[in-house]
Amino acid sequence: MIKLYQFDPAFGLPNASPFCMKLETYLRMAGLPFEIVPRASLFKAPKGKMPYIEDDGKRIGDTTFVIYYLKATYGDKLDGGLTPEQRAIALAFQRLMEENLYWAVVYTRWIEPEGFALTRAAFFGTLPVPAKWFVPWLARRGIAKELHGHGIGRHDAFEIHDIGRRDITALADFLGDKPFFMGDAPCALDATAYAFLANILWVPVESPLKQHAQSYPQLEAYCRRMRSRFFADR
Ligand SMILES: N[C@@H](CCC(=O)N[C@@H](CS)C(=O)NCC(=O)O)C(=O)O
Repeated sequence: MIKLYQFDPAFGLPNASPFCMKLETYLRMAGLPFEIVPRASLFKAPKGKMPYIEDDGKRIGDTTFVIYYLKATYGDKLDGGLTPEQRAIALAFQRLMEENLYWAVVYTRWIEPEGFALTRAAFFGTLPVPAKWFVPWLARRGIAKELHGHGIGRHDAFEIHDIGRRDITALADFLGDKPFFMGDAPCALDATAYAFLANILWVPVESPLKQHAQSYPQLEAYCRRMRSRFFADR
């Protein structure tokens, strides 16, 4: 059975990491049997990031490569029917969320004081003293460096919110009144979209990104549709 290593749930979501939630969603959508390994260690992750899987003696990191592996090994029921044009669009939206919107979300959770207070409590609240006094601040410093390296961290708050809001607008406009991102049937892009949108709409961080996403009722309806179809047990 596939073993899924990821962070423990937080913020009332299956996972407060959009990448962990993406992979768990994908596994559920693809109907692949898996078990979640509780209290997984980041230090054992093959790429130093969560999530990763173990299957048939192999450890694979990075959701994109994990999904390539799963498709190659167990078949591709979700994306098999997409046209080349739809595949291109799906890839572009995946990258929009994972390589751009993600960093705007990270900024609101880790750098903005209200977001960081919630992140600190949710992710580090159970750490023993004295670790809980300094580990969150060390992690925050590392994330500030990553944001700077990515480039988004060089902008001011208004600009970062604006970048994130425009991504959310593109998602909402493209989804429109379709039930799923590529039409009537869910595809792998929906695993990413649900994970990212739920991690904006359904978290306690009251960011301008959340407010903006809330202004598009189709995004809330979409997340509810995905939850009832694939997470009815949670
Ligand atoms: N490209 C990776 C991104 C994974 C990622 O950024 N994971 C974050 C959590 S959302 C992480 O593990 N961060 C810990 C760290 O960077 O130390 C994927 O698709 O899996």
